[in-house]
Amino acid sequence: MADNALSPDDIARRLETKVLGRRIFAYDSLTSTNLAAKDLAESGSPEGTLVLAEEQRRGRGRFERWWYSPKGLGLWLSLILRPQVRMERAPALSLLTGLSVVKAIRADTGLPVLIRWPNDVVFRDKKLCGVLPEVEPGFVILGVGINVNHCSFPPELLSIATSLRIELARSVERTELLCRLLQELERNYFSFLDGGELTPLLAEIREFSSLMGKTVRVSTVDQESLGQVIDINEEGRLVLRLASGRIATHIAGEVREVR
Ligand code: BT5
Repeated sequence: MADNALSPDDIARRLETKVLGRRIFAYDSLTSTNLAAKDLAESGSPEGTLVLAEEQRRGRGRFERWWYSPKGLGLWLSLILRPQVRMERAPALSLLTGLSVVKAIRADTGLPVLIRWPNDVVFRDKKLCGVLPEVEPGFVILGVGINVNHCSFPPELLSIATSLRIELARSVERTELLCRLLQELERNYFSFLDGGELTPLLAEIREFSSLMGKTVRVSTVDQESLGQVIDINEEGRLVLRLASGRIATHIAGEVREVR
């Protein structure tokens, strides 16, 4: 069952951030919070503006994929960011956001969730959350989708997706989780901006990464590598040792564990 609808007033009262979520646009139904946030950013909305929807009719994943976003059951949100760092550092945003989601979920529920490079949060290899940063000239839209109170999923997602409710056998209050997430994210985002690097966050990113030491296949549009994950580096790259002994790094791509 859904908890109460997300209320901007309630969120504003409980939120302790300085920038993220200080301006909130909450909708019952949107095509995609990322698209709505992009329109707002283009008309000048400031850094930290938060867009929420109870439901997305066409939530977006990477590469124009679809994100299942049923009404009242998840946190479907986008933030407008205006980072003063070079564009190629933007993939690091996925990782620091994944870390923030992991810490918020662990603090709120105790569930030992993990980051799955580059943009997922998982529990026992099933996806609980996906992150979609979209870089535009002058701003970044940071989209986050968290499966909170779903009791089930469509057949095509059953084997790969899960929700907090399914794993905890109880529902979770979304506003509390959202406020914790924004607080974690604000701390991690500004610590990243200070030095323009992930360095201060790397120890935790590595600690909470589901792929360390695993053998994986990483595919990108133009290459594929098979190797053992030996690190995630300061730029957020996944570092693999290939069978040949050669070291390969990836800034983006699809990862499949090879068992
Ligand atoms: C992602 O893409 O994981 C990024 C998802 C970002 C969603 C948020 S919601 C708020 C904001 N507004 C938006 O429009 N989007 C963002 P990707 O790594 O490409 O994963 C997409 C794949 O995950 C799909 O092809 C499905 O296989 C699977 N999937 C779809 N919906 C899911 C769900 N609710 N939970 C788990 N897996 C899902």
